[in-house]
Amino acid sequence: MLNLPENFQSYSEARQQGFMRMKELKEKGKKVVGVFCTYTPSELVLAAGAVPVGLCGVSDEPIPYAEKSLPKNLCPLIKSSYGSAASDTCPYFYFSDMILAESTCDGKKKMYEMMHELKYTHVMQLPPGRSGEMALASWHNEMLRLKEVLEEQLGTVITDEDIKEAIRLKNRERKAMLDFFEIGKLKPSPLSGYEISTIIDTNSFLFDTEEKIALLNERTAQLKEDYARNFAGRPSRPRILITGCPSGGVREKIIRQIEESGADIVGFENCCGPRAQIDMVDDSLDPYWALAEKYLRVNCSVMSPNPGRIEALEEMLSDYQVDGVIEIVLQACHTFAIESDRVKKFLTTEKNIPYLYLETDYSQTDTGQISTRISAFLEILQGY
Ligand code: BJ8
Repeated sequence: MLNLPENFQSYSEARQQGFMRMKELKEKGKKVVGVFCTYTPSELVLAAGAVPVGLCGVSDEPIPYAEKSLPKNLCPLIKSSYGSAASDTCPYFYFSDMILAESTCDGKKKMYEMMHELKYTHVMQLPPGRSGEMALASWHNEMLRLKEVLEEQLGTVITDEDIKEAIRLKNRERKAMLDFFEIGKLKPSPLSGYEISTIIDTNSFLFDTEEKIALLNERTAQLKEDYARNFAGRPSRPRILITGCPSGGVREKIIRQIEESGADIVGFENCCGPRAQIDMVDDSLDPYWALAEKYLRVNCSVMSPNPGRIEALEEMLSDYQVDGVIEIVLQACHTFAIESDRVKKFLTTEKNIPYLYLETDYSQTDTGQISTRISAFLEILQGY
């Protein structure tokens, strides 16, 4: 049984409630910007007086609709995102005044061209790597361009002080998220990976950042108490770190399955974990440079090269006392699939940590096969 709080809301419940809140905000005249990615500088959206909302992309239901225009052999996250928007089944897309996206992987950036035909989609041109001054300079330029686009599209004016205020607010939210993730470092962990993944994804359906911070702090305090009362000193189950692609779309099929098979997911080295929160934005610098520096440091496999991901993995292995790593790669995600070779060598050769690679999509067709592979992996861990 997963250790979940009494008032735990599933992803679909939180999505439904968020929809009602969003409807109210729109009725009050609030502007909404739909977003997709960890590279999104949401501080600029907040500074524009708008609400950033994470758009739907974790369900397999809209995929057949998307496949009418997109290739079948494409990442399910991309098909789900486009299918939800095009079939009008993502209420957040419907309510968005504009979409803000980034040129990350090839599939996403080409899909955004099609999305733009449905609704105004601004794509920030992300540099393909971080090295050299040009990368930072061009990303800084994209921040300035975004300011102009937001002002024009939303009919507003963004001042440096607005951005600094948003930076301070987001830094407080990051700190609350990091404190929540830190609970996974306790041994045994009182916090399930299923809860971590759900809370991080459903957070984007809370549009008041102060409310988000308060809820996260409250849950972190409860978990600390729960640990002291019920967990401290008890034996630990095998401790798993998840890495790879975003895992929200395989939460039931893989995340739940791992924990129901007898292991604890203690952390995520993917966009459901501390990757985006780990460093704060420096509010003493020029805000556009500060945002450019921060968001260029996101360790996604679309960056070439991407050594920061191995460094983050190394740090998490020891901080979270990890026994095994499971890499989840979504079908046709070439950047994570190729990078997995490096990840595997680093873990198994340099660190002597058992590693399992799972390539999957959002369908249920491989559920049995995945469950068999997870069970076999956990058996190996138990004998390690
Ligand atoms: S920062 S991980 S959220 S791009 S869509 S790259 S899975 S083929 S989602 Fe991502 Fe931003 Fe990176 Fe995070 Fe692969 Fe699919 Fe592309 Fe994907």
